[in-house]
Amino acid sequence: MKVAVVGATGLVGGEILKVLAERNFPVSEIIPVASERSIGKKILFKGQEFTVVGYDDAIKMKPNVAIFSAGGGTSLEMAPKFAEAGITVIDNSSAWRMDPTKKLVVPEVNADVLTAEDKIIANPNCSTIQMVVVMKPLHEKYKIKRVVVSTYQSVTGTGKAAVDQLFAERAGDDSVAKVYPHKIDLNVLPHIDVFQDNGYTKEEMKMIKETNKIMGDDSIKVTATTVRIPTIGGHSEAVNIEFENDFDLATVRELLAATEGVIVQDDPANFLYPMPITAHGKDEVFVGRIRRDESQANTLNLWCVADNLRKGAATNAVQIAEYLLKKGMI
Ligand code: A2P
Ligand code: 11C
Repeated sequence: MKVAVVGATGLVGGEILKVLAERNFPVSEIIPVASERSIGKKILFKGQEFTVVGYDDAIKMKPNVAIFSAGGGTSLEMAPKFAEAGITVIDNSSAWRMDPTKKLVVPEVNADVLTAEDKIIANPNCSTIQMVVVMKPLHEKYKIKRVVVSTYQSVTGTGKAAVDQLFAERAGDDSVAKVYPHKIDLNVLPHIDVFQDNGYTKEEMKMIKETNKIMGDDSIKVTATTVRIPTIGGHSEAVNIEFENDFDLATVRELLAATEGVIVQDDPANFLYPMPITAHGKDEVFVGRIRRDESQANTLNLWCVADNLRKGAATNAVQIAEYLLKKGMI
C-alpha cells in the first residue's frame, strides 16, 4: 500500500507514522505531505527517509489511502481532490464528521457502516472515541439513556505549539507564543475550542453530536464539560452513565474486560486506576473506578483514559485503514 500522511510533520502525523510501523501496516511507500514551508524536509519511516511533498505531487503519486491530520481547512479543501483522484481519505479533522453523506467511524463500534463507496471517511474527536469504545458494550447489554461526561484533556490535543507553551511556562520562559488565553501550567481551563451561542464549547458539542452518530442512536442523551489540564499523556474522562435497565457491577467489569481495545485497571486497594502517565503511548482505552452511582437508580460511574494522539487519533485512523484493507476496499 502507498500511504500518504497529510500533516506528517505534526504531532498526530508523527504518531500515524509510528503506528503504521508498529502495527506492520503493509506500506510500500510513505508519501509525507505538509505545508509549503516543510516541502523538501525528510521524514523517517522504518529507518528509511521520505521527502515531504505538496498536495499536487502527492495526488500524482497515487496513494491507495491518505490519512489527513492537518486541520479542518486543509481537509475541506484537499480531501475532495484526493477522493476525486480515487484515493480513499481517512480524515482526522472535524471537517466532514457531521456531514450526513460521510461515515464517522470507530472500528470497535461501527466499522460495519463502511462500504467501498466511502472515499472520505471521518475519524472522530479524541475525547469522543475513548468514550464510545467504553459505551458500546454497555449500551448493547443495558441500553444507555443518558451520559454526563467531564473531561481532563492533555495539551497534546491542541498540537505542538501548546506543548511548547506548557514547557516554556514550566521553565519560566515568557517569550513563547501563547495558544491558550491563560497560563496552562499549574492551571485548569474549563474551555476547549471556541464557545458557541448556547454557552457550550465546540469540543463539548462534538462529544454530544459525534457520540449519537457513531452509536447510531439519537435517543442517547449526552451532556459534557470539557477541560484542559497541564498534562501530555492522554485525555481522562469521568463518565456517569444512566441505563434503561439495572446492571450487575461484576458483569459490567467482565463485559469491559472482554471488549476489544479496552483494558480494565480497577483495583483501588492497590491504587490501580487509569492515568495519562500510564496510558501514554498505548493504543487501548483504560477503564477504572467502576462503581454504582448511589444517588440514582440504574446509574454507573467510571473513569477512562486514553492517549489522545493514539486511540484518539492515529491508532483509530490506522485501524480504519486496516479494516478497509481487510475488506478489499482499498
Ligand atoms: P507544517 O509542519 O509544515 O506546518 P500540529 O497540529 O502538531 O501543529 O501539526 C499540524 C500539521 O498540519 C503539520 O504537519 C503542518 O505542517 C500541517 N499543516 C498545517 N497547515 C497546513 C496546510 N495548509 N497544508 C498542509 N499541511 C498543513
Ligand atoms: C483537543 N479534542 O483535545 C481536541 C483535539 O476535533 O479532532 C482534536 C480536535 C478534533 O483539543
